Amino acid sequence: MKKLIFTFHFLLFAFFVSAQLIKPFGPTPTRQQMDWHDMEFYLFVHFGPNTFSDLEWGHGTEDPNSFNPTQMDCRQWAKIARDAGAKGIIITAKHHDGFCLWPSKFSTHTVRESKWRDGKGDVLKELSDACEEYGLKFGIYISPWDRNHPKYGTNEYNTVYVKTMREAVKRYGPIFEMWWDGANGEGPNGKKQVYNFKRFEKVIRKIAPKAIVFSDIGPDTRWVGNENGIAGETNWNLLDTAGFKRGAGGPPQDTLNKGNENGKNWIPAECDVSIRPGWFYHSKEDEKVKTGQELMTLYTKSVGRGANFLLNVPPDTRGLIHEKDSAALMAFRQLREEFSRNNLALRKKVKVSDERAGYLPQALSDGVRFSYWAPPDSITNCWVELDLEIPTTFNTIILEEYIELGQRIRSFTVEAWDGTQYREISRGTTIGKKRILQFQTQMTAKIRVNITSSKASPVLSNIGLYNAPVY
Ligand code: FUL
Repeated sequence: MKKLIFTFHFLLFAFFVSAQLIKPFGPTPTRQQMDWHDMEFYLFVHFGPNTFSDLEWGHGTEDPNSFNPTQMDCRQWAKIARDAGAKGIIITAKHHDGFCLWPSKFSTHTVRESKWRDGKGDVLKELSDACEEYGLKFGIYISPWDRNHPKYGTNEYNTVYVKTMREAVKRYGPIFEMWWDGANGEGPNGKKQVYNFKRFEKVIRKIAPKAIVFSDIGPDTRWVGNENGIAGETNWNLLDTAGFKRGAGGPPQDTLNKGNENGKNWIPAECDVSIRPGWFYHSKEDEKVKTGQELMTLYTKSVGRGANFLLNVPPDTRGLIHEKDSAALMAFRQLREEFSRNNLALRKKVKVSDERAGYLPQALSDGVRFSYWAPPDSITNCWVELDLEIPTTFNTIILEEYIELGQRIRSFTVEAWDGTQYREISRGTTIGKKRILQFQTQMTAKIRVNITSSKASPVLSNIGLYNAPVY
């Protein structure tokens, strides 16, 4: 037994000595960003006076009594979110109309001023509790643009904003994400605000050091450049922000969609989109709820392109998620499960063009995100072959880069063995956290992935093959 233990330790030692450690390349994600990348899919909730006035942008003059959900139940939202497989909920704690969904000390336009629950209701409290109960992370959207606050348009408003943010985070946190909208319109006195984002950033880092901060240009996650939920087919997690502002002074939308190949900062894209045409609930849109299949397509164009998917599901005037929306979410969940049920590449034999001591090719088919393979440092062009043993039918490949060490791969091709030679069946550009590629159904016993261009030696953690339902 002793001998066996000694041999084991010796082998372990030999492994570490011979392993050529892989150094990170370029900007890399922080621990918080990695946790956020792993969330992949979470819900957005737009709720407030607009829900009742049928508007998208309230004027800030709405009677607080108009906010009056009849069957308010955040546990229903959280249960649906959890059942849909979402990992968190971000709520519009304050939208552009300035109405606070919690009784803020720094506003006179809040739930406290409404008749709802005799002014004792508190949506943020109810939702943060429900999120905890259902194992979801909780996030908030606090619009800097405020069409109600009397101080908006003056320097003092920046202090009001900071205090509002601090109050909400302290009372209802921890939060996983703070969502800063770029909109900057006029306030009640006709003036626009010059936002002090530098200050906002300092404060949020202090009061919520673990939270991811979203805005057009980060610092932690960026807008994807559209509100359709679609990331670029080429999608770098990197972005240059120098000289750009949030809102109108942001980088071109195409840059936000694709990122910058050689960008200086790790600022991955978040794809926000609504399950309905509008962000807020409008009964006239009940027949326009996206179907499970449409959501599945968006998933492949967001998460499947290395971004995160933030899906807005606006509660109705009852304060409930509408039956149509929850049905679509459950259909989406089911399609996602069917899609990824059977990884045909799991534990299959892997051959690679270039071996690197300490990094076994088998890591590519073990289904574990934290084990990875890479060729030696000098190699940026290489291949990986999966031996499926018997002719196997599939139409989807999922590739994962080990982005903790930086995003490296620029392009790749996928080939299927036709009995005599390899034939290209698909190709792509960046991979990042996850790349889902779908193609015509293939039947083959061997496939090969060629990394055709990479900024540094590629580091891959998984290759999965699936025969996803076609609809
Ligand atoms: C936009 C806002 O103006 C919309 O009302 C919505 O909140 C969307 C998510 O962001 O910039």
